[in-house]
Amino acid sequence: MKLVVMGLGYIGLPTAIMFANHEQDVLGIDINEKVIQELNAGKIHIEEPGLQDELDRAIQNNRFRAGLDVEAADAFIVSVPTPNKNDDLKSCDLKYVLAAVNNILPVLRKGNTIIIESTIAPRSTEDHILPLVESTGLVVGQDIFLVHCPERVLPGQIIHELIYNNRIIGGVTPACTQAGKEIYSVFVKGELIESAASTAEMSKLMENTYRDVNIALANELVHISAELGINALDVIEMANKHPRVNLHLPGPGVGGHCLAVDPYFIAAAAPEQSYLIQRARHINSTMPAFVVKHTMAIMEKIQGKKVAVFGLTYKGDIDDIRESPALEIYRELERQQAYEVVAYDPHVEADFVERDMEAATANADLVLILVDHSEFRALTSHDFANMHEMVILDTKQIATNCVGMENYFHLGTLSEISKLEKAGVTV
Ligand code: SAJ
Repeated sequence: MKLVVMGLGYIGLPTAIMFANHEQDVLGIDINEKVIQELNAGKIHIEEPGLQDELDRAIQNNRFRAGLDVEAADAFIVSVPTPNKNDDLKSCDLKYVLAAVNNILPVLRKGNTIIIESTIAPRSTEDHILPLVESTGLVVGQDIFLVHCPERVLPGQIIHELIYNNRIIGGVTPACTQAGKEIYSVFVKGELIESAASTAEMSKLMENTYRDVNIALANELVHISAELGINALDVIEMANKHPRVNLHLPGPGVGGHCLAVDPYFIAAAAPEQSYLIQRARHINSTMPAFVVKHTMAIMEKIQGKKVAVFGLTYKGDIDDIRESPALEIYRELERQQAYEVVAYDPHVEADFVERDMEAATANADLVLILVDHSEFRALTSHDFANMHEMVILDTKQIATNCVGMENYFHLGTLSEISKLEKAGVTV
C-alpha cells in the first residue's frame, strides 16, 4: 500500500514511520521545508523516545521519504493542527485540515481512503470535509472512503501507545469504517472499534472534556474551601475513599494542547446546550488569576521583594511551556513589577529561566511551586535555607517533605495565609 501522511508533527511523523516499518510505502508531506530536509537527511525534528531509531530503520528499508508535494496513493492520513479560532467561543479552526484535503483532491482516485486524525469539532467530517471531497464528483462511501480516526496517544509514550491503544474508527458509512479498519490493522494491536464519524469526533473531545470538567470541580472545591476554612485536599482524599468517587486534583490551571482546547470545540458547536462545559472552562482558565491573587496577598503580608517561581511547563516532567498556566502566572507577576520574579525550571532551557536552584532561592521571600516535576518531590527546608523569608506556596502539593514547615501553604490551606504575620514571619 502507498500512503501519504499530511502533517509531520507529534502525531503525523510517528504514524507515518509506523506504517513505513510495517512494509508500507509512505510519503510524508509538510509545509515546512526545513522539516522535510532534516527528515530526508535522517534526522527527526521532534523529541520522542525511540522515534529516531524507527526513522533510521524506515529510511534504510527505503519505505519513508518526506516531501512538499502530494502524490497519488492508496490512502491519505491528515494529521495537521486544529487551533481555536479567535472568535468569542474559541471554535475549531478547520483551515489547515481543509487546506490539506484540498491538496489531496487533484490526485484523488476511485478506491482511495481519506483518514482525518486531527482533533475536530463534532460533525466536521460530514458537514465540511465530505462536501469538499464530493466536489470532485466522486461519491463518499462508494468511490472514496472517508473516516475520522482520532489519535489518543500521550507524548513520551507515542510509539507504544500507537500500537497498543484501542482506536476508534469512525466512518461516514459502514464501508468507510471497514476501509479504515483495514488500514490500521497493519500495525495496531489494540481493538479497532467501529463507529460513525460524528461519534468518533465527539468521543475524542469528551475524553478531554471529562478531565477538564472534573479538574474544574476540584478547583471550585478549592475556592469554596478557602472561603469556609476547610482543607480541600483532605476533602478530596476522604471523598476518594468512596468506591465510586474519583475527584481530580486542583492546580494552578489547565494547560496543554488538548484539555484547554477541545472543550471549546464542543461548546462552540452547541453553545446553548453546553453550560457546564463552558463554566468548567471558565473556572480552569481563571485559576492563574486566583493563584496570582494569593501570591500577592502573601507578598503584601511579608513585605516581600523576591518571588522564586518553581516550574513553568504545562504539567510535570515535560519541557513543554506552550499553553502553560504556570507561564501565564509568571508573566503576570512580572507584569505587576511589584517585586523581583525569578523563574526556575530544571526542564526548560530559555534565556529567562534560572537553571541554578540556589541562585533562584537566594534572598527570595516566597517560593511559588506551579508544576509537579519529580525533582520538586525531594525539596526540604534545607533547599530554602538561603531565602530571606521562608514562605512556600505549593499549588501542586508536590513538596510533601515540606508539609508541617511553618510557612508552607498549599491549595488546601489558603485560608491560613491571613494568619501569616502571626505565624512569626519577620517583617
Ligand atoms: N491537571 C490538573 N489536575 C489533574 C490532572 C491534570 O490540574 O487532576 C492539569 C495538568 O497539570 C495539565 C492539564 O491538566 O495542565 C492537562 O494534563 P493531562 O495530563 O490531563 O493531559 P494532556 O493534555 O497532557 O493529554 C491529554 C490526555 N487525555 C486524557 O487523559 C483524557 C491524552 O491521553 C490525550 O492523548 C491528549 O490529551 C490529547 O492529545 O488529546
